[in-house]
Parts: sequence; structure tokens; C-alpha cells
Amino acid sequence: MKKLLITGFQPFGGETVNPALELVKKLAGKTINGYEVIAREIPVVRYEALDVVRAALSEVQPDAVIIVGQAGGRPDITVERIGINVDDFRIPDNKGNQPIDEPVAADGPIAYWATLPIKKMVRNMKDAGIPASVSNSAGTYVCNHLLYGVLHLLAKEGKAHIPAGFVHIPYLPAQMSVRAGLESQYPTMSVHTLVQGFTAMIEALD
Ligand code: PCA
Repeated sequence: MKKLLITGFQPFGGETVNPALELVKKLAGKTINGYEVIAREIPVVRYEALDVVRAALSEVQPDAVIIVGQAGGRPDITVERIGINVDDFRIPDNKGNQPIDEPVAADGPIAYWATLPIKKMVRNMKDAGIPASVSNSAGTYVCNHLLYGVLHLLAKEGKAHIPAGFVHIPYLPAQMSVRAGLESQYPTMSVHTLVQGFTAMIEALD
């Protein structure tokens, strides 16, 4: 059977949960569209995030890779188009690193296109009634760092034929309920809806 490596980041920035991790735990072990879903947990730490994916790539030998992270404030599931060669962290990562205007990889090109079928993934989710869109920026924090890092790694290892990319997801309802009345509220999406969306999305893979 084909294998899909799906990764979810740990909580960061003072949060106690990360929707990405909750989601990939729910997807782990499922078979969707002929893919066995294999999940990994990723530290929100520069370089260490990529180390975990590098190890998973050689252990799992996946046929496709989807990295998932939280994009607090976005209202829908966003499939990223591009990873750029810059680390410009607006807050420190979980080990205190805060590079400003540094490259992800000194030997790398300016950017890589995600190699997932991004438009088809979005269309499948919308057809299933799940809010989704293409995003043209994964930011300049650890998510973009890992997106760029994985695409660069696959390119260097002659594995650019493996479809790989990144999906950002909204906050969970529980993350807003703990803030009720304290701060501004943001859009949320339940894990149930996320699972429905990702199931439709994975159906888009060849
Ligand atoms: N989101 C952050 C890093 C980890 C996560 O889930 C980001 O968008 O960069």
C-alpha cells in the first residue's frame, strides 16, 4: 500500500494545544484513497523540525508528504503554494531561536513550489462543503522553515518526484473558549470538520 507521511507541530507561542497535532493523531493509522496514513509529531524548533522529518522520510519511505501547522486567525484550511528561503521569526521558537532575515539553507534557491496538487486538493475540500483555499504565503516562521527545508531536502536527494507540501489550519474552538472575554476572538474549526476536510484533500492525491 502507498504511504502518506503527515506531520503535526507541537504547541507554541504560549498555546497548550496545536490543532495540527490533534488532527494528525486522528488521521494516524487510517487508510484514505489507498494511502496508509503515518503521523509524526514535530517540535516548533528551527532545524530540529527538519531533523524529525528527515528521519521519518528514510524510515517510512512515503509516497507523499503533507506537513500541517496552525495559522491562528485564518478562517479556512489553506494549502500553501510556496516555501521561501528565509527565516524571519516574529516570536522565538520553542527553544528560543529567533533568526531575523536569515536563509533557511545558505546553498538553496530563493523558493520552491509545493509539489502537491494544491488546486485539486482545495477543490475536493470545497466540493465536500469544507472551507478551503490556496495560500500564497506560509509566513517566515517555523512552518515556512519546514516547508522550504523539506522541499530542499527532497530536491537535493533526487526525490523531488515525491509530492510534498504544507497545509495551514485554523484555531480549534477550545483555544478560543479559554480566551473568552479576554482577547479578540478568531475563527475556529473543529477536529471533526478538519478530519472531513483532510479526507477529501487526500482523495486528490494520485
Ligand atoms: N504554526 C507555526 C509554526 C508551528 C505551527 O503550527 C507557523 O505557522 O509557522
